[in-house]
Amino acid sequence: MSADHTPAIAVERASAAGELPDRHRPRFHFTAPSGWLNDPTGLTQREGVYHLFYQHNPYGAFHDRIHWGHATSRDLMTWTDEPIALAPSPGPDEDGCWSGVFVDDHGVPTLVYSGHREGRRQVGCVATGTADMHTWTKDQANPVVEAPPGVDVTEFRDHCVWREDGVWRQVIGAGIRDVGGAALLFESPDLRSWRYLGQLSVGDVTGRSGLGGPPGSTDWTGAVWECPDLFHLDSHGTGAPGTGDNEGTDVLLFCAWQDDAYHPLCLTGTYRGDRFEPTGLHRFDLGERAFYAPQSFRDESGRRIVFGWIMEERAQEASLAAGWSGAMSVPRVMSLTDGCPTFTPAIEVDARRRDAVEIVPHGSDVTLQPGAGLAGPVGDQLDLEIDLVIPTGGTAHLVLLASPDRVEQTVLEIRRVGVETATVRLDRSRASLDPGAWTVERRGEIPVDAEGTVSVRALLDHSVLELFLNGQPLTVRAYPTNPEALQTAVEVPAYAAGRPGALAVTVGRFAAWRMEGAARAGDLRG
Ligand code: DQQ
Repeated sequence: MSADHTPAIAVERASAAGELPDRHRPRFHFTAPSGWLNDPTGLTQREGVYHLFYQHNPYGAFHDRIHWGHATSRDLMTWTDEPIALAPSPGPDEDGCWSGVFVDDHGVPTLVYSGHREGRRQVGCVATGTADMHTWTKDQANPVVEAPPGVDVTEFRDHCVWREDGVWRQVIGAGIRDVGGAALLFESPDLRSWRYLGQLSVGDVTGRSGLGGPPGSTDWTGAVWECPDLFHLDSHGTGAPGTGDNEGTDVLLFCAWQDDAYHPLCLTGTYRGDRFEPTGLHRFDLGERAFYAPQSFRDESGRRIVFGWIMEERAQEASLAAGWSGAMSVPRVMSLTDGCPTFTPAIEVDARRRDAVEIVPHGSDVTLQPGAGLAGPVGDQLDLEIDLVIPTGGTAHLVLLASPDRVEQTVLEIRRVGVETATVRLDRSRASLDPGAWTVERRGEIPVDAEGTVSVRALLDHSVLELFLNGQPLTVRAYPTNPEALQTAVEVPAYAAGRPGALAVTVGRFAAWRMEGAARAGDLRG
């Protein structure tokens, strides 16, 4: 790489983490030191050290001239900022170094990413790193892969690269005009010369084929697939696509996108030959776009770990004024339950728990009659574990970030609609008096067992709410204006939504912890 491709490592940062007077900024979720953060990229663990690269504009809290920020951690929670890994420079990435992956090319740390130039389709680029992963050199051969001729490709970006039978393979996200999103498959002996093999998988922009719903639905497969990620998952572990035995499934994760409509989805099925044969389509997070552009990796202990970009859901002016935008999710471990993806916060998250409170200890059930409630801890930096038993037809409310007068509150309604199904509805209509804060409702379905057990894990980190409901995540943002909007509760409405009468709900456990902050090493103000 010539010297003029060397990124400006010593970027002037507007301010250090936590120094901005924005109480909506999360503390135990990673945010950029300042400026803009979006997709996680290049996730890997090497010799015990986790590497989190991320899409980053260090100059302001808006998406522009995207760099690759870089942070490292030994525990997935406490991050150390490293020099910026990639910055736009004259050439194929002169307007942005967009998302990609890390691969170990026979000992050489290598990034495969999308180069962006305004007004053009993105192209595939490669950069190699020093052993300490601090200095990255863009390959003279860039771009190394472009949209295949003969396919009417509207968009072309984002990479998943793996080794198979002695060669490299990758899928790149794309859109095919009037058809839908696609994962295009390529092969290479050296990560530099790529041969197009065809369409690994294609969506349906109309939603009429049965693959996903129509435009506007929560499982619409979109016009473009961003951030494809292909891997195997079974009860023994996880690995590269095509590995593992007949048990388990291959997973093709992607983000369905078109202009202002986007959400992450995943296909389960079989990667065989050069095709992905789907057997199921699943929502990846019931909060839709709030958790976007997820990327996964297999860590050294064999876990499939997923991070996603938690985007802002308030007016952009507020982010610009605050000087930061975007948070990384907590690490989520992905598993299979009855053939469906399920998620739980990585055990490392638990290490941040302090000051345990058992509101309802194990084994001492509390029955809440209609109209009754159980107050939880006060705070907006909390971890809650709540086990509910909801009878068929019953409804429970989880109240979060509520002001003492209840003028502001965010309410999750859990309603058991059938023996094995519950619906969840996140009501933000009163989450904030700030007119710029989003109020759009989020809805989904979660499985329940025959007893009607709903296990809730709720991570509250100021404006970030990551909820896990029987293993189904629901991520959302809330920005109450009242600094006293800190109350939590479990309540049973006097009348179940849409039904005459209401039923009692049993709280089998309600435990809570204050969460220690410090997503960044040295920032120990809790
Ligand atoms: N963000 C990146 C793209 C990707 C999109 C640009 C998803 O590579 O398609 O920052 O958020």
